[in-house]
Amino acid sequence: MKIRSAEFIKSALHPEHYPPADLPEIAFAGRSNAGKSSLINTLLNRKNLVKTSRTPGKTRHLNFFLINRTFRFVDLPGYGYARVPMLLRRSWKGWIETYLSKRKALKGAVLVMDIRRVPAEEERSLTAWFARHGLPCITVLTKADKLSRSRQIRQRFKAAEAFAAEPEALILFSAKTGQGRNRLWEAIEGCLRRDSAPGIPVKAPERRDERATTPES
Ligand SMILES: Nc1nc2c(ncn2[C@@H]2O[C@H](COP(=O)(O)OP(=O)(O)O)[C@@H](O)[C@H]2O)c(=O)[nH]1
Ligand SMILES: [Mg+2]
Repeated sequence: MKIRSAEFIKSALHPEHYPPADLPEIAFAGRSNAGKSSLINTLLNRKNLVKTSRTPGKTRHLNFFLINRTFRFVDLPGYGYARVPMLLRRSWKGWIETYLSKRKALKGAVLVMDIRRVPAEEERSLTAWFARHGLPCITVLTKADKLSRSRQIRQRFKAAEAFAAEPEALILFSAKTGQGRNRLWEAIEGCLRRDSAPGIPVKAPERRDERATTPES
C-alpha cells in the first residue's frame, strides 16, 4: 500500500459524532499499552500521527483517520487497563461494542496483542464474536523485536492454540523494525476488498445488518 495521505479526522464516542459511513473502515482493537498506536504509525509511515504513550489507558475515544482519501482507520480505546475505574471501563466497553456491532462501514478488525502475553479471555471472546458475525479479524502479535526469532515462533504457537487458529494466521509484527508490515497491509487490503477473510478464518458469513448483538465481555 502506498500511503499518499493520512490525516486525523476526529475523535468520537457517540455514533452521532462518527464521520459519515461513506468509506470502508478498519478498526484496531487491543489492550492499553499493547502497541496499537505504534503499529498504526508504522503502517502509515508516521512517527506520531497516533499519539503513543508510556502511560497506558489514555485514549478514551474512537479516533478516526482518513487514509489516501479512500478508507479509514479507527483506533478503538484500549481495554483491560486495571487503573481505569470500573464505571468508566464499562462505558468505554459499551462504546466499543456500539461501534463494532452497528457500523456498516466496518470491513475488518485488527486485534493487536503484545507477543509476550498469552491471549486472555478478552481477546478470545473478541475474536469469537468477530467470527460469529462474519467480520474478518486479523490478529497481530506486536513487539516481536523483544523476543528472539525462536521465541517469537513459540509464542505464536501458544497464542494460536488459545485462539484455536493456525499459527501462520497470526502476524508477527514490530513497530521498531518494521517486521510484518507488508504482511499486515496485504491482510488489510484483503479486508478492504472483502474478497478474502485473512487472519483467523471466519465461519459462515452473515449479513452485515444482522449484526445486532454485541461482543461478550
Ligand atoms: N520494542 C518495541 N516497543 C514497542 C513496540 N510497539 C510499541 N512499543 C512501546 O510500547 C509502549 C506502548 O505503545 P503504544 O503504541 O502507545 O500502545 P497502545 O496503548 O496500545 O496504543 C510505548 O512505550 C511504545 O514505544 C514495538 O513493536 N517494539
Ligand atoms: Mg494508543
